[in-house]
Amino acid sequence: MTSKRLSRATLADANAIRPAYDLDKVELGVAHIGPGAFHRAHQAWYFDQLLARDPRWGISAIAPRSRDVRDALAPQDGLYVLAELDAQISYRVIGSLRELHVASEDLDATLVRLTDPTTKLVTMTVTEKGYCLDGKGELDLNHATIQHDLANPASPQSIAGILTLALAQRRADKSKPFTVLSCDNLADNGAKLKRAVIRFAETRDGDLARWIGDNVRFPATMVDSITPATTDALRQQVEAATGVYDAWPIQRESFVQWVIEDTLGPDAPDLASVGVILTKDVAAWDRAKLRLLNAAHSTLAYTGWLVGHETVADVMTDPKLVSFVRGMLLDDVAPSLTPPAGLSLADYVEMVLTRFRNPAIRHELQQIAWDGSQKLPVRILGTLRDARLHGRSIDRLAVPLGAWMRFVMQRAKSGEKITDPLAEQLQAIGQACNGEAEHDVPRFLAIESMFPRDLANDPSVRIAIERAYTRA
Ligand code: CS2
Repeated sequence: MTSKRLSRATLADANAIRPAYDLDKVELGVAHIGPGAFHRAHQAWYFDQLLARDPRWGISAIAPRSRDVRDALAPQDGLYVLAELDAQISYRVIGSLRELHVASEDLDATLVRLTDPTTKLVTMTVTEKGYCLDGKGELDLNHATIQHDLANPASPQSIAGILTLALAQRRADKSKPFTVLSCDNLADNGAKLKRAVIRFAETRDGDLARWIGDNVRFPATMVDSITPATTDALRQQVEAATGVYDAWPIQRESFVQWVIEDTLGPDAPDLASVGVILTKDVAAWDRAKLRLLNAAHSTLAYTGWLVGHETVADVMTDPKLVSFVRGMLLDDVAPSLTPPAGLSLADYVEMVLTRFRNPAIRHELQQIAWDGSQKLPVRILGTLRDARLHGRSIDRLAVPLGAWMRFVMQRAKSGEKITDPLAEQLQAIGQACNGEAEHDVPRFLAIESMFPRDLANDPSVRIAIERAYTRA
């Protein structure tokens, strides 16, 4: 590092767009659980815009376990650079993160924040696996983290456990509950989280569970912005452009979208004023995004990786793969969707493919390929079930599944790490594979937490995946 490090003391030296508000006047109205790259690229950017109009909506960032974000950003007074990389490149210092906690290290401070009546909104990005749900989308009471929390409800580690503890305290204090916003790529994320929290609360106290059911809002959301992981190359690029060193800058494309169910309640921030879409119909948006954009991402990640591509932009130079994915989206996925009012699905597909071509960012296929056991059910299996129900072809929809199985098999055989909450099970299955579809595919389909039984036991589904696996 040759430049001065970004902090409040050096902020004026940063050659970047700087917060358009007085950092000293910011109040903490939001607690965010999981301040990873996506949060800092997305919700923190929206609140940064909002703070220029209303100082009540600063963010207290709570990492469930990892110290990395706190350790990188505390010396920088919570400031970091967001690089928007597209045809035009811009650098912006985000000032909305005003407090940083690590829940596993300091649960008391975390709870003080969550139970403070000024905390009106609790948002979260903890990825699909952070919800500890079973294959049916309900809280998995046998999950190791949930088991821990059931035995130790006063020192929880799970989202359901932490929210239940904080809400119990707010109820005891007779203060209004906060609103909870799940910002992860799950269909019906708000309703799923609400059921999970109520289920957890029921194990402690039926009255508390009913009070949560009656009083706490969990609006559904759809979040979108392509955010590749931070690399050293980005650190250098940001330092060269801004003249200050940032230990953890964030990069994303310039496209950003946040759709929230219009049930935020009277004490909510005016997010519409900064471009958030508030609607009664989030489901139409989240289905379209998960089944088109995220499904295309996963499909390209596995098929592209198998033929040796490294990034999404690389795969987009492969006409065969692009034409495959376009056909799958338009002919096999779009018929399962009801488009949100005013949106043409064909235009949406083209826009997604254009975004994937963005040459200014290197979005590694591996980053998308991780956690396949959590992502594929949300991205592909719902469409597959609809297609079976309506007698449409599932041949192309089986391709990402067959390619994922082959990806797992190859990683397991070569001894490379598999990053997935089911890594151990996948490693074992992958090693037992012999490359023959009829031998290997049923072993994957036997994973009950991933494949609902009706699909796994459907011979047409198995045969379509076997065919895809053979060709992958
Ligand atoms: C990607 C998403 O890593 C992945 O699995 O598909 O992170 C994707 O980039 C975002 O959902 C875009 O909003």
